[in-house]
Amino acid sequence: MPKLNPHQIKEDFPILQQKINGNRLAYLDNSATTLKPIQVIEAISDYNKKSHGNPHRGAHKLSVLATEEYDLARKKVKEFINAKHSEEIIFTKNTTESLNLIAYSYGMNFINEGDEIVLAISEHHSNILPWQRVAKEKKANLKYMYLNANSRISEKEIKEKITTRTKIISIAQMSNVLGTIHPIEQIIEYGHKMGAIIIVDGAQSVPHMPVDVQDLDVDFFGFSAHKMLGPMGIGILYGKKELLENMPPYLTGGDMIEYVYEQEATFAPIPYKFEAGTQNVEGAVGLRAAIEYLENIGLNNIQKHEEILVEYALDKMLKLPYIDIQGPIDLYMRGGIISFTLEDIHPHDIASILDTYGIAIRAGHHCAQPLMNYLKIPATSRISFYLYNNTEDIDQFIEGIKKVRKWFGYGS
Ligand code: 7TS
Repeated sequence: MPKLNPHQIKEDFPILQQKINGNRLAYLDNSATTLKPIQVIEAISDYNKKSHGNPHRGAHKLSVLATEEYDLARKKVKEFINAKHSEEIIFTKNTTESLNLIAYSYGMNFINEGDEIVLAISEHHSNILPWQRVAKEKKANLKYMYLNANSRISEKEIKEKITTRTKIISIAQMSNVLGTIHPIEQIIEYGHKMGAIIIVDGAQSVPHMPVDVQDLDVDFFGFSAHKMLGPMGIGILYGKKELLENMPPYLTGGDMIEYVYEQEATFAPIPYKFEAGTQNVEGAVGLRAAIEYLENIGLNNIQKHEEILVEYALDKMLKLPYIDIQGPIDLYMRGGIISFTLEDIHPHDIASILDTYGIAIRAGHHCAQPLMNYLKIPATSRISFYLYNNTEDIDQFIEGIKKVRKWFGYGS
């Protein structure tokens, strides 16, 4: 049994201490965003009380302190995902910006007519739209790997879709709708053999499982602080040094230059070349505190804890004949995200009614409309777990579902 004790952990999260609509809060919308422990809130507050300045801009004490904080955060992220060099860590706004940066800087410059870009059909829109633009502009072909009946990408599909014309493969490690963990190790290995570069969207994986970018040998990897106990407005792009060094800047302006002439400019080395303008230092401070919090508990323990919650929840949900699970119903290679539909009740109605009982879930297309079309459903309801969730939250949710049915006049 993991040593993680969610009852104790809940006490670190002030937001969980309040009642929502008069009820105990069962927060089950962690794929959208996670809550912040007091340690993160205080780290941000302390920074603002003691060390706030514009990094790299001046020689005064506060600017120096802010620079130090920003550098420490970068070093923390480097260690967290085991990057080889600190300068391979670029701070962005979020996963969306990380993916756009690669598409515009790498895609627009290294993709040619007739090349192939391969995605999974389960991608979030932020990993589809930038590639649609690159494909249109460059006359490249955008292809999708489809899922089998158990929401998985088969080896056959990987080998059929990835060819020697494939120049980019971009795929989420964990689907934000289905909870499927895609076989990225296999995709990276095969993709490299075919000569492609591989981008992994780690928005839903990094917060929940250990990730080692060197071990994976992934070329680019993006994620968001706000899905791992950190603040909104700061994201991460990891890229292999030799790739980043050969890419042109994405945004241009202050702090990313070496020298500016009237008609030309030369650029700063990485990571600064990709960090134009004043950066989100308090976000970086919060991210560092969030990583320290996660490391204290251990990503392995968090992953095991969520596996136990998924097993518990799936067992209860599968016993209710009116629930349809959208996603893998076994425990192999899946994370703490469960999408479902309820016979004859719209997902938005489910979410709104559950909210009146203090249960926070998400409903909709989850920014994955191509997946919804593929599954031939307009929307799902979704629960998603994190380290502070416990079986009590799941019991509250299951009781809530029974109440939703009653609202619509169905028996239990
Ligand atoms: N990629 C995946 C796999 C995601 O789940 C999300 C956000 C993003 C990218 C974009 O992250 P952002 O921080 O740039 O917004 N997913 C969700 C979700 O499932 N519900 O709300 C946001």
